[in-house]
Order: sequence, then C-alpha cells, then structure tokens
Amino acid sequence: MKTSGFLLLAISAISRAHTIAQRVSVNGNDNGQLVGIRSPSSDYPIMNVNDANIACNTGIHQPVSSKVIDIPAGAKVGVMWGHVIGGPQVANDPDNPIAKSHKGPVIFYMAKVNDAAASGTSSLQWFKVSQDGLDSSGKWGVDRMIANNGWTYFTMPSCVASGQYLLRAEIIALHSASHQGQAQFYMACAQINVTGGGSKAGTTVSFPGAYSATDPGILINIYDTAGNPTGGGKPYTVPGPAVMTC
Ligand SMILES: *[C@@H]1O[C@H](CO)[C@@H](O)[C@H](O)[C@H]1NC(C)=O
Ligand SMILES: [Cu+2]
Repeated sequence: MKTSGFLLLAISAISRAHTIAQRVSVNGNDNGQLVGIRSPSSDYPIMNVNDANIACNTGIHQPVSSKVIDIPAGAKVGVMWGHVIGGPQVANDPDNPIAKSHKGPVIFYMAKVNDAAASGTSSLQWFKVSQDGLDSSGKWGVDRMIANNGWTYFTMPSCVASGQYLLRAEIIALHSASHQGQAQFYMACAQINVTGGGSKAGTTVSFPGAYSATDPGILINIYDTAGNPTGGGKPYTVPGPAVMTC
C-alpha cells in the first residue's frame, strides 16, 4: 500500500511539472518577461491535436503585450521556457524549466499576419522554420533546452519575407506518448516583425490540422528496453511539414 501510494504521488508530481514559453531574445538581447509574447497563465499542456487552441494556446496571461519585436533576417532568435511564469515555482525548483522526464522536440513555426499585436490566431497558415528532435546520442531538443536554462534558439531564415508574423514556439513532451492522446503540446506565440528579409515562405499548414494523433512523432514509445528515454535506437520523425529552406 505504502509503495503504491508513493509511486502514485511520484507519477502525478511528474505529470504536473509542465512549462510555459515566456521571453523572446534577438541576437542575445532579452526583451523581458511576457514582452511581445502571448503566454498562457497555466503551464498545462494541450493534449488533443484537434484542439481549436493548438495554434497559440488558451487562457493567455492578461494584459497581452502590445510589443511587436523587430527581428532582422539572419538573427539568432531565442524563446525562453519556464516551469511557471517567472521561471521556478519554488526555490531550487527541480522542474524548472521543465521536468526532465518531458523528452521531446522543440519546434518553431511562423504565420504571416497584417498586425502581429492585434491578429487573431485561427485560420492562419503556418510554415516551419526550425525543429530540434532527437540526436544520434539519444538527446532530445528538450534536453538541450534544459541545458540552456530554458532557452531555445533558431536562426531566422535570411530569405523569409519581411513583415509581421506570429512566431509559434512549441515543445511536445513524449514521456507518456505510447498511449494515443497522451503526448503533451506546449506552445506560445510571439509577435514579431522581420526586417531586411527576402521574399520566401515555406510549405504552410493549419493549426489545428497539421498534426494527427497517430503521427509517428506523436504516438510513440521513446523508451529503449532498459527504460531509457533515448528513442530506442530509432530515428525520430518530428511532426509537421519540412523546415523551410532558402
Ligand atoms: C517593421 O519593420 C519595418 C522596417 O524597419 C518598419 O518600417 C515597420 O514600422 C515595422 N513594423 C512594426 C509593426 O514594428
Ligand atoms: Cu507535463
């Protein structure tokens, strides 16, 4: 009884240790907490790929920032994740920026909009600009995010058309994803303005619509026979379209 009660407590603690994207940096300059990014108040994931809010999340922290962040094409863009808004939930929070169990990919998409500060989030056309899945040593995008104190990075493609976009930062946690409907989707959208760009976009998809509950990167057992979350020696297919190329 004691053992199973403890196990249950341990499991529920793990499953509650979620994450929130909450800061944007450009070439190393941090814009600050909740500036130019629509972050959810709750760190809970979306778990249904057809959820109407899977584009930019729900329960967005108010008031929403009116800032639109200028990003020169070719710049190094960062988005910072934390256990709760502000980062750690308690001192020395072991689950900040995310519980170590939450292995999975880090992905970025962009959608062209007329006014990034005011734009709605439905019916947008999203193209993928970056993905970081599983490497050959068994490390995930999430492992690199934890090693970078919650920061995830990509390079703004030099050829992407100048103008305003919503930037969708996403983490998919796969620790329970061997059961359909148990992958955890975390996301927030930043309000950005690409300057000095080209004229390109990538293949676009819709959210919801881009993912299926049975995609090989969403319905997946990430554990090897010894229980290590290293992908079991198989390559990992990040869900969604290919990353745009210049
Ligand atoms: C986007 O950048 C262009 C070029 O610098 C600038 O003219 C425009 O005002 C910017 N738009 C916003 C919303 O910041
Ligand atoms: Cu979680």
